[in-house]
Amino acid sequence: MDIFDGEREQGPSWARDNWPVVELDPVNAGLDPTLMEIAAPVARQAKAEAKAAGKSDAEVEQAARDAIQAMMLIRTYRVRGHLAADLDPLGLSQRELPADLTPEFHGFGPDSLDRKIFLGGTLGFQWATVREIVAVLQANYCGKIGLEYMHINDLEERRFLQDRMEGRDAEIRFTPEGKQAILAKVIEGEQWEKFLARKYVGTKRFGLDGGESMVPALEAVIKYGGQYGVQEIVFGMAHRGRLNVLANVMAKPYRAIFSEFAGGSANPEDVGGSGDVKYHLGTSSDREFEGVKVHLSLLPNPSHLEAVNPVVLGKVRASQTARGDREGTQVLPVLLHGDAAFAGQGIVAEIMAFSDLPGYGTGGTLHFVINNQVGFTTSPQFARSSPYPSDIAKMVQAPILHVNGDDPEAVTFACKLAVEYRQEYKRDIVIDMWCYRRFGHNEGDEPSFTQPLMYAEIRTHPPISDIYGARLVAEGVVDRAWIDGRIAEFTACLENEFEAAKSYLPNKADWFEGRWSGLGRPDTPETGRRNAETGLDEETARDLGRILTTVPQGLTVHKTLQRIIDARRAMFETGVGFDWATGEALAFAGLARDNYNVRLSGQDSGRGTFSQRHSVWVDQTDGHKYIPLAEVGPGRFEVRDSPLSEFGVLGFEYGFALSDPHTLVLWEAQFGDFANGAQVIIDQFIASGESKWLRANGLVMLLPHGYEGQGPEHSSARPERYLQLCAEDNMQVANCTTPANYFHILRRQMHREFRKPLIIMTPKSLLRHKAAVSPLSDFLGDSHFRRLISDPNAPGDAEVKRLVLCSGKVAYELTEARDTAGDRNTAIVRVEQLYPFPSEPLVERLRRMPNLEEVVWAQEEPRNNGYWTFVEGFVEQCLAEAGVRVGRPRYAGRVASASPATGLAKRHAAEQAALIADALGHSSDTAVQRVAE
Ligand SMILES: Cc1ncc(C[n+]2csc(CCOP(=O)(O)OP(=O)(O)O)c2C)c(N)n1
Repeated sequence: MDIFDGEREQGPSWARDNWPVVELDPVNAGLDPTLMEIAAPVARQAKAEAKAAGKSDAEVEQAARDAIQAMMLIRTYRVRGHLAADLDPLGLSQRELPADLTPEFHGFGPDSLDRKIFLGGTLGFQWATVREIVAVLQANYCGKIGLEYMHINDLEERRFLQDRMEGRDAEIRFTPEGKQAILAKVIEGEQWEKFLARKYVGTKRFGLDGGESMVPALEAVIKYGGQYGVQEIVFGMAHRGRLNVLANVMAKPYRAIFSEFAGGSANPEDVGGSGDVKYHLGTSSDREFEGVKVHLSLLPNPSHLEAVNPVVLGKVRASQTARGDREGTQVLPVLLHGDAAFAGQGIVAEIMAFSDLPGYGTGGTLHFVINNQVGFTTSPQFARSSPYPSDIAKMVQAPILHVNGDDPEAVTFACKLAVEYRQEYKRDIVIDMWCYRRFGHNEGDEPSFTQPLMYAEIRTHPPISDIYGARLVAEGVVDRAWIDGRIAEFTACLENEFEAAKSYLPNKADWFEGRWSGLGRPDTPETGRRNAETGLDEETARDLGRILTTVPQGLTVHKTLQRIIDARRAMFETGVGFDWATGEALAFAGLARDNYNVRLSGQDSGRGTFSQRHSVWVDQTDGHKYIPLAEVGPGRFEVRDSPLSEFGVLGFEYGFALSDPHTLVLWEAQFGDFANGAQVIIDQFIASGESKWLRANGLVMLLPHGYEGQGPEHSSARPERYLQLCAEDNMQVANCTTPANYFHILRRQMHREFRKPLIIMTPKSLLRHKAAVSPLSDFLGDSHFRRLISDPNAPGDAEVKRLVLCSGKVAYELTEARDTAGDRNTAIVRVEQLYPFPSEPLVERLRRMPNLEEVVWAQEEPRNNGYWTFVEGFVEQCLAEAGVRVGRPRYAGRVASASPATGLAKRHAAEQAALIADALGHSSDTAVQRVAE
């Protein structure tokens, strides 16, 4: 078969039977502890029973063999019963009974089907015929729920699930009231979509039509979650069915949604922002079941499928942290997925990997896949190589409940079981609800172009309420009048709400409530103060210094680390020479002392990629760890070595910061350029989240950056990418050159009364640069963050003929070159904060330089990268405003380049020297030349 163009010949991938068959031999049996545990004693007992009954030796042997064969049959159903479960409401996927689920396969011929076999309590039988055994197994494992759980190593977990699924009494039972409630929610789900379709003909709503069993099922998650100790649920989901969830699960007022359909804004008009389409919006509410209140939030999300997942988990983690919910039982993450997206998007694997990590776990996520068996127009056999969309979850041994979406009781039962399991074992669990999509990808889309057979079936397929309604009528739980009554009542309610929507106006935006109260927007006099008091008093600084440089009794640190600690102590003692890592540690310590929390997360962040941070001291004799910053208090300090993920971890930290404005949350890239693996989070959340959804965020991104000859990667954190995203005061981009300025910008992040994401290009060589140090006084008193820094050795303002503006470590190289050349006409000003651009201090400085002849923007990045295209306009504007003679800045830097940096050390050095000379005007013929090789 041509793997690129060929049609798959085997039919739908889930119908392929390629599981290894477990042979009835001692080797295979020996591999499975549960089998040995169960089969061996049962066989022994069967023998004993037969002997006691005075059977012949041959009959005793037969009894033992029967028992073992029966155990194998039972085990096979446990492993593979799901393959024969009745899952597809449309009946389109050909799922035949695999051979090893037949009694013949296990040695029971037609004449042995009614022989009594000793089971010793398995399936709830002491003795049973093969016929009885198969009937129970069929009911347990091949009904409307197909359970996959035998991939779980933990026997207790397996048994937990087995106990709830297996046995002759194991059937789904709801009370008549429970059944009525389920039907009522299905009716609401269906009627809601119908109502929207009627009132807003041709408008996209990405309806749930065909998957409405999800509505009572989510209701069950809330209800049973509450009973099992859940106090808060954070939901994340894509567009499909979202309006239904908002209205019928989250209890967002129907009138609010109708008003949005009519073009109204979700928030008062005067709060500004771009707004977002209604099927991306979030909401929160409290719901109560039988006296138990559960707080619900549904996070807003972008169109990018699955991108919200890590954000949900980060938010959950923050909430668990704030509540002291160390077991993770109080806050539950629920992620709803489409089948194609769940199987296709790599972020799903990233967030699954979080589930059991100490720094990122949330006590298990409940995943619900709306498996409508199509993704846009793509059928599953072209969308994934795995049998089910849920197979990715096996990487964390999550149990998977496949369930037929036409049976709302089964779906509700699956959710109830899932919540119970999650609360008990604190692990991920998946519900894969097989359903269908009644219309196209959206309601205006024609699905029969691509799925004619499926849609021929769907056109005649009755809605869930018809199927389930008929069942409940037959059971005598409701009658037709009850159903009609519910429909009429709910439709009347929607009509009322529809009328009310005409005058509906959202009265306030909800963004500074709860943990955010007291904080506000940067454009108000009350909360908008830009700078903040970030200096420490000397006594505090010295006390923090003591904590940061004291090795506790009993800790044997590495000898190189001891030298680093001694050097740090000397900084505090002498009051000079504070390096980058010490400045940073002092910032974190100061925040903890001010009762802010700090959470730093990234690959190898504990030690620091460049062996600079050493925030975790590891005992060299027994490996135990000591974190001096965690001793400062009262605020909490945590540093987490993250899994090797960018998208997932950055999203997680964004989510954490979304929930908790009192924690300085920092995500650190190993090298800045790796952040592009998280571009979705940067574009869709960090840069635009506030504008779209009115959700502020104080996340800090630390991005190692600088041209040091390390090659095309590892050099550039791509500052241009962030700058291009800057507008409307959405975030801050900085590149600090002194430890003290870095210290202040970190502290400023918490000490202001508003929150904005902060992107910092952080240094590599400057971590150990002799000149890149600060005195203690720069951390104290009324010292503060400086958006511009002039070099201390600058000529007097009147002598300045050339002003070189730059950002980052190149400033040191420029200064050194200027001073070596004895140049007394050039001033070098470092732009420490690139956005918001510090126009007014720059204008002020320009005005003080009456003899200016040239203004240069110097950068080490290629011309098409770095800052130039962003700052050029700002600098020009400042020149005009200052009224100086110079009209435009001149560019000095690397030529435009496809690759961010050269991989050749010699060429790097030549380029660097040339751009510095060019910036300083020292020699006009040293323009950067690309050496042809
Ligand atoms: C990351 C990403 N890629 C592509 C799309 C475009 N897109 C929107 S919905 C969709 C199909 C999703 O299928 P599935 O996950 O099965 O969910 P369904 O729409 O069927 O509920 C696609 C491809 C997107 N929104 N996000």
